[in-house]
Amino acid sequence: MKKGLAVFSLLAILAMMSFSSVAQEEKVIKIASQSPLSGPQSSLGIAIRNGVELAITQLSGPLTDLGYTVEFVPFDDEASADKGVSNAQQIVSDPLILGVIGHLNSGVAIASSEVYNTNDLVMVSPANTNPTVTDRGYATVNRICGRDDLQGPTGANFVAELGAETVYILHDTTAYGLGLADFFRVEAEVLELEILGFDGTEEASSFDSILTAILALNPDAIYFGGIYSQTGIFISQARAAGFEGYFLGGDGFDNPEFIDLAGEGGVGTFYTSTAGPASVFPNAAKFIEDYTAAFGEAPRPYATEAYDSTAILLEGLVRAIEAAEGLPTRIQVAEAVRATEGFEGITGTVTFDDNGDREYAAYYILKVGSADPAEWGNNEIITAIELPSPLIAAMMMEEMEEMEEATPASGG
Ligand code: ABU
Repeated sequence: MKKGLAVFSLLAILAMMSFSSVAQEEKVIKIASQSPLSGPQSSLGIAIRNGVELAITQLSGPLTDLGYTVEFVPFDDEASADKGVSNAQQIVSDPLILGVIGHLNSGVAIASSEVYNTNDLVMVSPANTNPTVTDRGYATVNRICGRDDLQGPTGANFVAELGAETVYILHDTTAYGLGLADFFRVEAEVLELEILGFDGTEEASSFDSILTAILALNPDAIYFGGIYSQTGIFISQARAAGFEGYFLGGDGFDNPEFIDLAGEGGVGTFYTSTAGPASVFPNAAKFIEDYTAAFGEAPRPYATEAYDSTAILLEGLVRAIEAAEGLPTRIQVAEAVRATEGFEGITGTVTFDDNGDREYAAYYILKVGSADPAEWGNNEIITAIELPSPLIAAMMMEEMEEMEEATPASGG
């Protein structure tokens, strides 16, 4: 072989090798998660990360068959909007990342999803209940949990059913806690409960002065829009200070660490949740077994929802790849995810409405039954209801009105 030809062949082989490595790189799809993996809220954040990881491990087969490898990149948002946004900027700068599962905290999700949305990156939230998450109408933002404008009123109606006549409302000043407490307050006013106070506090360890003021008013119930890491300590101190009334909050209570912090003072308290205990779902047995085997503990709240959120993203990716006949753009993935209809997950059937809300989400009222954190999954479910998202409720209302108009009035 002539020297020039040999050099040319070598270059051609090198070029082919480098093309094949680029082609191989293009066959990697990354999925990111964002949740607090450190700090006082990490136990729920880690459950979300674990749910994503398990789903990717178990459900990536159809993407593998299409020739794609799915890689998981978990991020720690530290329950901080600033950290979530800086992670989001890092996430969108990686072109291989085609979807995000997150967050735990609505305030973090609202801020971070501005970055995702500007960059067409789809987010599926397992846990963010503040209405603003989806009310912005972004094509990229979806959630499979319920909303606080339904969760708060659910709590208020239950407090009224308990027979309470006076209530003191606290919140943690976050988008979640303040929003939830406010939705509770509005419904409580409709129900003619007497609101003795409405305060925000970031206090995390010593509630003496707040309790002195509240106990002087002797409320029948205290409602706290906040997260277990704060509310568990609060109720422990409230009971020690002599509070004997009802104590209730939202899904932020929903974690065995609540009772770890509250001790006996937390037994008999109530919370609403949009995440049922995994055991409530008829097809969850294998998930619970696999999750426990993989991570050495039973799934905590929102692990199941993180699993389903990831499954929805993976299915959307498959549909987007098939439609694009190759690697889809981020917006094509977002469109495929939004088109999710009749997805059968562990948490039930998921269809997204035009805003990215689950058309029908479940709301639970639960009672803490034991001071043993291992028993958290056995807390009594007092009520479980399914409610339509506001968009679906509005459509139903419109249809009813049209039917009424079309029906000729009788008795003419
Ligand atoms: N809803 C779960 C925890 C709190 C949040 O949405 O911010």
